[in-house]
Amino acid sequence: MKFDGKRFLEEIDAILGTEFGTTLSSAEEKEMYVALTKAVKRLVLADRKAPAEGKRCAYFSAEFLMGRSIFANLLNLGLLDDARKAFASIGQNLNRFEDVEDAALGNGGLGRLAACYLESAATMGIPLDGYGIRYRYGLFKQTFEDGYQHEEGDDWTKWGDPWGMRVERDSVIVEFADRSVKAVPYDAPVFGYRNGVINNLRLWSSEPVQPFDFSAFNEMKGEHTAEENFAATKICDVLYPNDNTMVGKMLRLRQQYFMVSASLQDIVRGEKRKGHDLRELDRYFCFQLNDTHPVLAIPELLRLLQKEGLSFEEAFALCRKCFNFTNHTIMAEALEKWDALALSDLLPDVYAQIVRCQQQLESDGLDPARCFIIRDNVIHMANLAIYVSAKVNGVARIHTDILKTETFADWYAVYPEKFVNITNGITPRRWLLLNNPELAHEIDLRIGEEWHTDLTQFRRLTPFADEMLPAFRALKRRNKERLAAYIKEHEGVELSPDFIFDVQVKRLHEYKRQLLNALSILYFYFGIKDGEIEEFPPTAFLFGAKAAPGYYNAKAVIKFINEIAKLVNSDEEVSDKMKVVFVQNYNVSYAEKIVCAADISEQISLAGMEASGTSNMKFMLNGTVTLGTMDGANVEICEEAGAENEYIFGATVEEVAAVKRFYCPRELTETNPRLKRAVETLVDGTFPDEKGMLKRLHDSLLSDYQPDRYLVLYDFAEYVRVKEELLRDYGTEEFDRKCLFNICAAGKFSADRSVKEYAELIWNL
Ligand code: 26Q
Repeated sequence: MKFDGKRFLEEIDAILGTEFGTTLSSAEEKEMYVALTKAVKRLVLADRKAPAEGKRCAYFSAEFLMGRSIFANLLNLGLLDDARKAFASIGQNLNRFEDVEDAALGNGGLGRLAACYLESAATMGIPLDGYGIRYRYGLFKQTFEDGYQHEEGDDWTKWGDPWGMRVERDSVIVEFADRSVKAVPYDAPVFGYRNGVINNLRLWSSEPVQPFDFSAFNEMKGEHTAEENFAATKICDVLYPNDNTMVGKMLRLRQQYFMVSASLQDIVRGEKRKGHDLRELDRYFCFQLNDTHPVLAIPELLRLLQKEGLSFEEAFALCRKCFNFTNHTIMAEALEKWDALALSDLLPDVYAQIVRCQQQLESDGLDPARCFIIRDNVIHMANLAIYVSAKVNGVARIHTDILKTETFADWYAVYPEKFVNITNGITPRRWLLLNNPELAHEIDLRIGEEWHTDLTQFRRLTPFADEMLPAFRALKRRNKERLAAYIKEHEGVELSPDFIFDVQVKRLHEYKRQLLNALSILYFYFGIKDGEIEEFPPTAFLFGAKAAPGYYNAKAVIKFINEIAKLVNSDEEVSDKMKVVFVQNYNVSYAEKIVCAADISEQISLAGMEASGTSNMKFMLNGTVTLGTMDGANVEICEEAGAENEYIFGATVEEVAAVKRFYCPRELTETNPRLKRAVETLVDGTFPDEKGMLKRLHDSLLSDYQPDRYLVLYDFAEYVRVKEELLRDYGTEEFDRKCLFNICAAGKFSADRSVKEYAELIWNL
């Protein structure tokens, strides 16, 4: 595309004039943002071609954690540098758009994965479109008050949603037993990297079927209408802020049905308009179910197809070809189950289809004691998904193995051919080109730009590793300076870029064991204070994490770490050795700044619990070594980079199973006085605990009933030993070489590879 900077600015100026009555020189930030986005859309969407005929995959997901689109879209359109220059020519800086809100329509890994896959599919020319919910409020904004997490609503469209386009004509009606609501789609373009491909993300918004009736309202008959309107809009009000835990809220069930019913009605109508025979739907469409959240799509499609005249048998056979299911968690508390009575009350026709599936399963001759969809009046959504789907996949090799041998072993025995592994990936455009342009440039200089769309090229970097060390060190240093400045501004804590940046950023969950990290910090701190540790490499311990608002222990860990930070950061005796910062409101945009500035990537979940992890890949791609357990994708990271280039510790999956049988954590604290002292700070008055939160954390580790379920104390000694080794290695040439070898070995973890595997193994595109 030929870009004319002057014309581009004129276009923006014209939009500013017609939309806001202002000009380039006097527009406010948000006016400028809207105008810039619209100008870009005019430039690139004007001659948008209808998508090619042929099969498409619809990615059904309750979450799309897109983050900020402006820079990523400009990058993919090849306009980022041009736009920067154009703005510079009028004395402005494109960075002013760093205040644009993230679209945080997701909680964590699962939602971010969906976003990476959309971008990678567009870049690989794979016809994949996203379908989800346009939440009015995304994941809450987090602040700390007195060390406690506070949540605020996330008004992500505060500056408008200029990438989104309301498509009124594609509205559909979604029916619940008690009311009908209108579903209106908003489409956002998903741009492939410099290839002209534009896929689509369609997010549904709920509205009242009838617009507000003022005359009825005035005649005092309006109460019913007002209530209906309220109930309709409420469905899409807010994203449930839970990650890896299930809350059985009826509103959540409404959201799920709303999203899949709207999407499927839209798709079925589209097929009919094209004159396609619905009996051949599998020639034109397949559906990827992102965990169980959209699994109601199965009974809904059964229902819709029968309404169109197909028999149950015909519809069922089609569903078996069209649906595929990705599992993201083995944690029992995250596997979705719904009360059969509640579901049949809300969605009687959908429930009837689920019952038909259960009957089908029984007539197939499956053992109902092992394989069931409904049992004891509970509907098991994962089982429904497995039974009907053509393919079921886990998200890292170890995770898929656990699905086969444990979580879904009974299903694997019946349908071994359904189960496949597709190891997760991340998009190297956002997670290297965009967030770490200096590193990307150094790589370009050595192996060219082919890697931008083929990350396996990174193997060709290996011969340059040594020669690249000085440049790498220098740019990492600058990234650390930038992060330190940002943290100073936003958290009020001063960090020296000379310190080692030891980073753990991810959702707060007991299985992810932020508590293990926290206890190790106290352990080092006391060691330094007592003189037991004489030398300690200056280290900044950085955390970022949101806790689900109802997750008590997770919130307690935040409070604990904030108290540790207060203690450590105010102690002059250790100020040249350690600092602790828990950044507020960790999100995609914060991650972009952190990932390129980290020296240590903490991936310390209890083995067997983290399905894959994807931040581990982001750090690796940016040249950071992993301090981690043999869990999730860490296993494959070690395999690719060589275990000698990571720092691995802790019980393996096999050991975990064995240890748990006769585990007595108290023995571990009794034989390790300094560890005991660190644990006791939870109850000995070291920290204020007016709510008894820390006390409960203490009990979770040492009470009589199921103490230390995540083996924090069991893995502690080895964790500390390996961490000390890492801190000692830091600064050596050998250590820097490990960082570079991680980059060279990161090729496998491109989402481009992942989506190509989906396309070949699952979608048959
Ligand atoms: C379910 C029911 C009701 C309310 C909430 C939920 C719910 C919401 C989100 C359950 C689970 C999630 C999110 C799960 C998740 O993010 N899993 C992560 O997926 C990543 C991508 O595959 C993996 O890398 C992570 O290991 C996994 O934890």
